[in-house]
Amino acid sequence: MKLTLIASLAAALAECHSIFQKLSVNGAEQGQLVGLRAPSQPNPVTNVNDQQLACGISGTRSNQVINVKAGDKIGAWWGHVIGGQQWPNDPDHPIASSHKGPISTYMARVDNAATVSPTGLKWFKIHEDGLNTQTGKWGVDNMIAAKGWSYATIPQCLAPGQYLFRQELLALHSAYSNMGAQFYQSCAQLNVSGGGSYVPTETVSIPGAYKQNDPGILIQIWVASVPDNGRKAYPIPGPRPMTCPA
Ligand SMILES: [Cu+2]
Repeated sequence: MKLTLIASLAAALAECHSIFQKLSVNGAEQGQLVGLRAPSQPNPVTNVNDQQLACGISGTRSNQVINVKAGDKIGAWWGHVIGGQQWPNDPDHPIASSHKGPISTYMARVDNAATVSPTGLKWFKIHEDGLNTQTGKWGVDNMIAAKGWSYATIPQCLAPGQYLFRQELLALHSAYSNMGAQFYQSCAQLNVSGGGSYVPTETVSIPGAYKQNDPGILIQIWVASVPDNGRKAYPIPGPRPMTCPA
């Protein structure tokens, strides 16, 4: 009975989804799809070995690179479909509230952010927002509360240069079955000035950083019909965020 309920719930939610489609720099919005590589439709990647795990399912690619400074607060804006709501009072905008899970932000140093292939880059994490075991709130809940915005700060010590900035939303509502976890991501094209001289040496490949059965990817977060992992600590996939050298 319970399994049937969960299965039909999952089926009903299958077409929700979301797209990271706009950037802000210290609160200044950059315009729809400006400086971004983003999917054109809101479907997720579910295979952790898919090359499209890097910057999302191929869609649009801006020819602009956005100038930012180390220490700037970068906002990623999520919407149900390109443009935001699919229809007035769309309950699945910015994403269906069922889509609980962490939000992780990565960067990779590149020569030319506008033209580089997203394949084979060396990524480091700069921010993550998982499960608050006190409140039961996930990174996705915080993004919805902020009307689609999720933030990360460019590390103050980071060497100047061009980078791809990747934000990943991992929806876990169906993650109890193999390949049921849903990865949503886009990449922003940044030119970072200021900062220090730090070049992170601990990096991961994307795909490559995750395994399909990682404890944060193959996981039953519904405990007693509540999607809060039973308020137990949730292991966010991938490395921990970088820290600037002391
Ligand atoms: Cu969905």
